This record gives sequence, C-alpha cells and structure tokens, in this order.
Amino acid sequence: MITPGVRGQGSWVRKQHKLASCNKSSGQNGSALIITLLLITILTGLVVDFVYEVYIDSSSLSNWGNAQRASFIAKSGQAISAEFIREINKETYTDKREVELPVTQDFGTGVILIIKIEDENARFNVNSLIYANGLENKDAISSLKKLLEYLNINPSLALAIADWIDPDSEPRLYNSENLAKNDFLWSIDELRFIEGIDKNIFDKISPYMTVSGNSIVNINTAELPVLVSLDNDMTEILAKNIIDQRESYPFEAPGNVQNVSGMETIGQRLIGKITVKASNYRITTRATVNEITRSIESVIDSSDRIHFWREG
Ligand SMILES: [Ca+2]
Repeated sequence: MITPGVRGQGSWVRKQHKLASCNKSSGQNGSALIITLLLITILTGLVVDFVYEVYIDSSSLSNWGNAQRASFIAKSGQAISAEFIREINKETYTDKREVELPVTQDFGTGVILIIKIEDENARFNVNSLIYANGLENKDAISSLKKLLEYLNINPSLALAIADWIDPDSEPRLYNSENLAKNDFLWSIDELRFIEGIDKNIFDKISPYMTVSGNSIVNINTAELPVLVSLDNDMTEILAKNIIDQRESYPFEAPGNVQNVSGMETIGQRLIGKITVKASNYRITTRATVNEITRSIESVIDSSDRIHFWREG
C-alpha cells in the first residue's frame, strides 16, 4: 500500500530547494511569491497523492469485485455439475462420453467458465495400498507396481508410497519412512512430498491416481494404464480390447467384461474389483472475469456428499 504523502514530500523537498535558490537571487520582494509557490507545491503534491491513492484503491476494488464474481460463477459451475451428476447417476452405467468432456462457456464481456467432470473410479486409489487397520493390501501394491511399470517408472515407488501412508515406521526401502505422513492422503498433490516423486514423475502418474472413492475401477472410463494394472495377466492388448468394446457398447454390468476376447478367465477374477458406474466424481470449475480467475476443485459421491473442496 502506498503511504500517503511520501510522493508529495519528495517533490516538496525538491521544489523547496529550487525555491530557496530562487529566493537568494530575487531578494525579499519575492517572499510573497515564494509562499504562494510553496503552497501551490504542497497542494500539488497532496493532489497527486490523492489521485494516485484513488487510482490504486479503485483498481484494487475492481480486482476484488472481479474476483468475487469469478468465485460465485465457479461455485455456480459446481452446483450445475452436481445437478448434471444427479441426472447421469440415474443410468445403470457411466458412459465415458458423458463425463470427462471439458465444457467452456464464454458469456462475453470478459466472463468465461470452464467445467470439467471426471470419474474418480477411472483411477487407481493410492489409499487402497493400506487397509484401514494399517496392514498392507498386497493386491493393491502389486497393481500399483504394474501401473508404474507400464508408465516406465520404477515399480518400487509403490513401496515408498505404501510406507508414506502406513502407520508404522518400518521402511520397505532405504529412507522410505523419512518424514512420512503415516496416514491416508487427503489430496493427490501430497504425492509430491514422497522421496522419488519429482514433478516429472508426478505429472506422469497423477492423471491415473486418486485418493477418493471405493477403489473399484470403472471399466467404462479407466484409461489403458489403469486397466492393465487390474490383474497380473492383463496385457495391453486385452486392455485395448476392453476400450474397443466400450467405445461401441459401454459395459452395462461388470460380468460382461468376460465377453471381451481373451478376457474369459481374467474377467471372472475381476468381479468385485471392477464396476461399470462411477461412484465419485471430481468437478473442476474455473471462472474468469476480466482476466481475474478463480477455480474450485471438489470431489462428490453419488449420494451428493462432498469429500474434498479446494478454492484457489
Ligand atoms: Ca509409514
């Protein structure tokens, strides 16, 4: 914030010096003129300060107003999305084409709203590595290793993540309990704190990870790396077969995956691990008003409960 009078004082001092030198040359007769000029100088300084302050304050006020409007529009986007989710929840299965399509609405006059809805069941739940009683979930660790391998990332990172979450301090890898949270993750961003997860690795893995939901993978929405991680015998070709099928006809029941070519046996093992319907959604809304942007990220379940809410 600008301190009132500072600019005025600076110019006042400079002009006072000028007037002092002027005073020496013109003698006592000039004293009335000098006083007048001094007054004008002081007044000019005050006016400049005042105008400057008003300019700064109204600019801040305008930014604040735009930020408030953007925040309300982002919240409206969340409410609209929740309503949309209530509608698609009436279906027996989730069609990928209905979610995960970013929608951009330009209202004109500098107002833009972007909405993105994602199925959290399309992702691997990192918290599933550890059971609620603190013991490790061997199947989930094995799945995550497979997912990381598919992404060309060292699969032992799964052990570091398990150590970060589990309540004990016995490291599976050297240093993997160092500063560990020893609790479940609230946000996927927390993965960045784990030794070995730099920005590059985080950017590679985060699109396939979640910390919310029932840890059951939706075969109608999951991407290739998540489908590959579902079973030890799952290959890229089989996962592609699943994607090919759902693009023509989304799966209406988990058991239908056994009808996919090559999935007869694996499909049986997947019962209980897969679903055809989303139960948790991530809603991201981003509103811009005159170049001021506010965004909201939330996770809600199919019963309308909010599990996560972050404004920025
Ligand atoms: Ca631990």
